[in-house]
Amino acid sequence: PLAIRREDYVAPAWWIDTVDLTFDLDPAKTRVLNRMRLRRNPDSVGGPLRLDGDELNLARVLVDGQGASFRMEAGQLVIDNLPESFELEIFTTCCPVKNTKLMGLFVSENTFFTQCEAEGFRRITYFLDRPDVMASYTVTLRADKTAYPVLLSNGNLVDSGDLPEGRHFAKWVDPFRKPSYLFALVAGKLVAREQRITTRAGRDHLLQVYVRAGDLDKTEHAMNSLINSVLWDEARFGLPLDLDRFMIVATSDFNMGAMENKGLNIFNTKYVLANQATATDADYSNIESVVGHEYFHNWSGDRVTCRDWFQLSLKEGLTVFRDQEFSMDLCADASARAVKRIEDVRVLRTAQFPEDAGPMAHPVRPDSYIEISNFYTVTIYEKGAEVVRMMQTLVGRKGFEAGITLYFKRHDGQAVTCDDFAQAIADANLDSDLSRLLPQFKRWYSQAGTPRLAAHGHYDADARTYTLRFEQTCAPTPGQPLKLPFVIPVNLGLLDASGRELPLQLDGAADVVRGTRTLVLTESAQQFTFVGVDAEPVPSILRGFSAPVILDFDYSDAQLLTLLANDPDPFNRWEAGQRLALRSALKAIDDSAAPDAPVLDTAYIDAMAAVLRNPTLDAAFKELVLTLPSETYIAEQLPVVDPQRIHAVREAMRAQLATALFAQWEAAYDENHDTGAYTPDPRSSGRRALAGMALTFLCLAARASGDTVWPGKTLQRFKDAGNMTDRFNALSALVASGHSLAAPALARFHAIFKDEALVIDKWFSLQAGSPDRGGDVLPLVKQLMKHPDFSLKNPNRARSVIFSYCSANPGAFHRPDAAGYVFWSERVCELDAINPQVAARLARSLDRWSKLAEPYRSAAREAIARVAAKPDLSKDTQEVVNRALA
Ligand code: HT7
Ligand code: ZN
Repeated sequence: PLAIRREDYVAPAWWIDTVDLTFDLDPAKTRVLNRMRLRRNPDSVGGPLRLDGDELNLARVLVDGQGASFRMEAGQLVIDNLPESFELEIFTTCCPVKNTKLMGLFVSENTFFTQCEAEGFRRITYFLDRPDVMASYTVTLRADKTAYPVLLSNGNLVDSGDLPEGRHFAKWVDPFRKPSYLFALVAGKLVAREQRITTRAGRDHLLQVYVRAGDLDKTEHAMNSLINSVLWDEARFGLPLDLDRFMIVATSDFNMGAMENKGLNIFNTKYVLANQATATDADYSNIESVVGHEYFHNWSGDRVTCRDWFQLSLKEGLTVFRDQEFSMDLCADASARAVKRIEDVRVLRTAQFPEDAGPMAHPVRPDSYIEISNFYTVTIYEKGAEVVRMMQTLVGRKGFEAGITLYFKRHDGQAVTCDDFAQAIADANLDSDLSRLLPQFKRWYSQAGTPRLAAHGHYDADARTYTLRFEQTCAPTPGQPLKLPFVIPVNLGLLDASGRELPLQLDGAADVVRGTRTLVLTESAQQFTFVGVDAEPVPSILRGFSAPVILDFDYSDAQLLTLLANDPDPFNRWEAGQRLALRSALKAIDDSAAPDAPVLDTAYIDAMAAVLRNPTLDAAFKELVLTLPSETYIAEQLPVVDPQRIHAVREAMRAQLATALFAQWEAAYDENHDTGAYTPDPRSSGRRALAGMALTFLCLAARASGDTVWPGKTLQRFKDAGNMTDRFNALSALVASGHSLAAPALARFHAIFKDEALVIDKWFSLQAGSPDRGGDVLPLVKQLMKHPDFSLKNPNRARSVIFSYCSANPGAFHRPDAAGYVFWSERVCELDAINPQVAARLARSLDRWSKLAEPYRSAAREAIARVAAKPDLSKDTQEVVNRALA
């Protein structure tokens, strides 16, 4: 398949002004009548009309009411010799019930849904399926009234009524022009939670959350999250809801999390449904951010959209930034905000950093792609959000808000580029570093790879100065051998030996800053000298993770312990603990001569005990500090990766923490396990998280000592729990320790929740992700795939078993006998025939194969080559495996 290149962008030869769609919905054969008004784009290079289409049956093409001659070329419908403006009528049919790709129009549990981003609309009708073609839509839905009583599309309902033969219709008009990827329809038996709100601007709106009848009791949190989102966007950025009616609809068959169709957001049930019996604190928190994310797209995506798909981060990076800020602003205190920041950075470093160092590395604004669905990545989303965050750091919060206001004023109703966004933020802040450095700053959009920032400190006692020297480098990535220096904002503080913050005065500058100062790096090597420093300080560098870089600083253990105990910046406090743990892990991995020696030293254990005992720290923060760096994160720090060695060392560290801190775990459990009436707020979720962690370590310690008390208590907790978080944490503790009580608890869990699909996903996922003991997980995974509840066609279920094993359980997946890789290659091929997007995501599990030690490396390569050799492989999966092998 051919690559699409950013530099080849040309404006469309035709504009579509209006689209009038009539659907006769039938699962086996849906008829689509598409009437459009088109006109030639005078600013284009010209040419015939080329409409995209995919898996459509074409019945009729009329130009101004007359049969027209057309040809088919590479799946496109091509019409020559057209007048300057005309009406085009196209009649097609498609088969939603056979649509297992879940792109275009599909059926899930007897309900019709659509998914059009990025290129799904062409599976509904022939169209200029590109985001810079924006049109006004009128949609009429016709269907059997008993089977499909609810008929929804974008915008406002303007007409509805009965039709002969038990059918009915609904007509919707969207008051806003939009690209085809934001089109949506839903038809089925659904019920809605409804809420009317009046916003600050004094406008009334109807908010609706549509679900299946039995799920209405799980919609309160999604509705509250939606209300909070509406209020927040108006308060923080002055962006009001622009529709009378805003709908969310949940489906259990969905390739991604959710979709921001104008006024009719479609969601994976996972990000809508929650009550305390079925959803964990993490589910509640994810629902809040995904509901927020999709709602915020109403401006950053829908009102102002992307000119082409290379600009995807224009809407995704900005909207992730906005949803992160939303969740942060909802936090009651600074500690909860820091916890949220640490969680976001953990995602970036464990998922995006490896992507940026692997075969799929691409800039935030990619230069080419074969299949755009493969570029809905952590780089576009999470790194894109970090780029926006750096802009905010450089212009300040108020300056950033002014920039956002200018961006929407300048570009409302347009399809624009990442350059347009950066320019608007800079233009609203003309005296800022961002404005001064804009062309260089934009390298964050054009250069892939994670910059490495090496820092060295030098203290001059005579001159009472402290000099920090920085050197930045960025390794080559596919197609980009050389990188130019980035603009890197480094938030910095200096602490004295007892952990107190020092005043910061740069040499030659008059101002003295107490607390954090932002240094702006622009050169490959650069240094900053601070004056009036009485003793060698401990630098707290990159506070709050102010740039997406890898920071190397040769901290002594004592310095890290000082930061861990005292840094006023909670991010760097946590980071110091991670650095200490990582250091021990890397040493032990390297030291194969003493495989059974204790990994963690007394100083670290004592520091962790102090964290657990510290009454001024929140439980959520303690839980993060006590969580060891993941196996994936550890692997990224090594040139050659032996996954089994990493797994063994990390398990040894966990066992050590379990026994050495036994008394502290008991105390942590006692102090935190009773959180009273359930609310999913950060404070009580943090306490449940720490109590859950304590149970896991207590069961792990019991495994070593043979104690039966804690496993027994854990089982009792599992049985008595008043909410899913406590119940699932107890079950996980039993499963993670490999205790014999795990099996009956799992059976009981399944029996209780057999009718709750999202809970059964957890049941599958917990087992497929459980720690491997002698290679027992792969046979279990194979057995789970034979379970009557398993289905490869349902993406959530496939992810809960196959992804939990292949992508989230490295210790079980990377087997010396290569059986994990064989399993992976079979599943990728099987899934590819059903749903290429899901298959291509699974194909990414072996992205980092070339770093593996033997025998894993050769076996992994062989497995990838086997997938690549499969005839009829989708272009989605081909792109991933071919890049892996390149
Ligand atoms: N903008 C949405 C992207 C999306 C998507 C893309 C490809 C295939 C299926 C999809 N479903 C949703 C999601 C978002 O970022 O809000
Ligand atoms: Zn998004």
